[in-house]
This record gives sequence, structure tokens and C-alpha cells, in this order.
Amino acid sequence: MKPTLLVATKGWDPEAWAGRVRALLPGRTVLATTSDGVFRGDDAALRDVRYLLVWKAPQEMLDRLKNLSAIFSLGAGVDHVLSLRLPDAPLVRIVDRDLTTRMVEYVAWQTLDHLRRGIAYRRQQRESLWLEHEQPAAREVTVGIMGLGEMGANAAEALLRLGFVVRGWSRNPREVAGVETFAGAEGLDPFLAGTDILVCLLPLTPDTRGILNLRLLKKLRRTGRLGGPVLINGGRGGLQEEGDIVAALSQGILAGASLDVFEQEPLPAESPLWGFENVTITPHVAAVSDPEVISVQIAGQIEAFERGEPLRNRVDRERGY
Ligand code: NDP
Ligand code: OXD
Repeated sequence: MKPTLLVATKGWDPEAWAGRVRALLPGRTVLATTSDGVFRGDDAALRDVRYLLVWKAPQEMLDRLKNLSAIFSLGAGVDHVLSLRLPDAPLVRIVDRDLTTRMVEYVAWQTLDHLRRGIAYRRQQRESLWLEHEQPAAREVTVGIMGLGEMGANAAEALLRLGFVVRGWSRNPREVAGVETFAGAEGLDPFLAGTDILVCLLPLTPDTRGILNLRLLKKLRRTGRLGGPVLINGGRGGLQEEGDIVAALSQGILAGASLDVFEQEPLPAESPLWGFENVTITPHVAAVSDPEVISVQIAGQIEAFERGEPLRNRVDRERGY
């Protein structure tokens, strides 16, 4: 009998994933939780589960899986699983052209919106106001990308094509053609000092938690052509200190922000962030995992693994990404 799979998702429709995986791996048992990430059947049914496909399952669910051979995060980020007690099985994340392209679209959309004064013109339209604003060229604006991995490096290349000056910061030194790069703690301040639009595409790890705080935001360039620095966070909410972002917006330390991710999701109705006209809020949709596409990669990985090939995109649990 072929090994069983379990799809465990909280907030995402588990059946959309399970149905697709069943079609791709015929002849297998593919179990699924309900959309709270909990499997309603008894533990005996879970005994044969070798592969877990997971997005935000509760700890009690993982504790019931005793015989896992591999764990597949259904997204690029793995903080949702690394925050749990995990069985000692390889952890794999998603690196996929479709997912990356979606993030690149988000970064390009928000960066251009700040460059082209989208918020001001939308407000003026509501007021039937014909008023022209000064329009810097992309080449006069520097975008600094925190995280030069799959998402960051691809976003950097797209922004270069749009004409922006692009710089990037990572843990280890990285080379991306046309991008000025900085690395590590000593590279952070010089990186920030020349950045007008800060794009954060870091993973959430113990080292990066809360990195987007007032101290850091004050180090961004204040003399750029946009009239003040801008923050775009498409990484994780835990990277940002939301009280500090509110303070930075209130005090004019930030001229604007685009936030896709939040300390608490959904963002509570009482969050002051909703009230800033110069903030664009999206509900963690910068790059959504499409079950149709992503399942193909996971099914392929499982088949390759069973032929004895190594798993790709394995997560280094020590590093946290
Ligand atoms: P990668 O692992 O490919 O890249 C991570 C980058 O961050 C690397 O360049 C890495 O440095 C850098 N980094 C990690 N830790 C540090 C640190 N302490 N200091 C400086 N740099 C650091 O990840 P992806 O690009 O695939 O994804 C990034 C994140 O985007 C995900 O973890 C996820 O949280 C988020 N995401 C959000 C989505 C959304 O819809 N909002 C959708 C998809 C992803 P180095 O190169 O030296 O290793
Ligand atoms: C991801 C996400 O990590 O959707 O892929 O946030």
C-alpha cells in the first residue's frame, strides 16, 4: 500500500488541496482536516500518514502524527510550523515561479503606487480635485530590499527593469546583477541610510522578529525625492513592531506604508493602522499559494523522494528558514 498523505490547513480550504493531490497521486489515501486544521477521524486513520502538507495546523494535530517521513509547508514561509514542536522529519518549503511572480507583482504594484502618488490621486478623485504633484523618476528613487532570497532577488530584478535604483540586504553576502548589496549587522545601517522605499521580504526567525521598529525606521533616508521614507512589508507581521509603525507614521518619520502582513491576522478592527490614509492594507495576499500549481510540485517531490532522490527546498531548522 502506498503511503498516506494528510492535508492540514487552518484558514485555507483543505479540500481544495486534497482534491488536487488525489488527482495528481491516484491510488493513494489523501486525508484532510477541516478548515480549523483538525482531523475529525480517529487516530488509527492517522497511523499510516507519512507526508504532511501543512499550513498553520494546531500543535495537537501534529502531536497525533507519529510516523512522518516529510513535512511540506504549503507556503514559502515556515514560521507557522517552526513555532510548533515538530517530529524529526525533513521540512520542505515552497519555491515556485507562480508564487514568486505573485510577490514580484505585489512589490512592483506598491512601489509604483508610492512613486506615482497613487494614494493622493485616489483621494483627489473622490474630491473631484485636479491637482498635479511633483513626479520624481524611478531612477531618482532607491528601493532597499531586506531579504535577497527567492522573493527578494526576483523583486530586485523587476524593480531594476522599472528603472529604480535597487539595493539589498541579506544575512550572508549576495550578488544580484545591478544591485548594491549589503550583509549582516554591520551592513544594515549603510543599507538603510540610502533607502527611500524599504521593502521587507525577510523570513520570520528569532533574529528578525521585530526588526521593523522605530529605531530602524529612523535610519532610512529622509532627504529622498518622495518627501520621506516608505515601508512595504510583504514578509511577516512578526517582523514589524506595529506600535512603532503607528508612531513613525504619526510623527512623519514614515511618509507612507504598504502592509500585507500583521502581528495579529486578521488585523483587529481597532488597530490604528486602518485609519491612516497613507497606508495601504492588504489581507496577507501578496503571494497566495495556488493549490492547482503548488500541488504539482509537492506531488512531484513525493514521487522523487520515493525513488530515492533528495528533497529540494529543505529548510534549515537551526537557521529558521
Ligand atoms: P528565502 O529563504 O529564499 O530568502 C530569505 C532571505 O532573507 C535571504 O536572502 C536571507 O539571507 C535573508 N535573511 C534571513 N535571515 C536574515 C537575517 N537575520 N538578516 C539578514 N537577512 C536575513 O525566502 P523567500 O524569499 O522565499 O521568502 C521570504 C519570506 O516571504 C517568507 O519567509 C515568507 O515569510 C514571506 N512570504 C510572504 C507571502 C505573503 O503573501 N505575504 C508569500 C510568500 C512568502 P541569506 O541570503 O544570507 O540566506
Ligand atoms: C507564504 C505565505 O509564506 O503565503 O507562502 O505567506
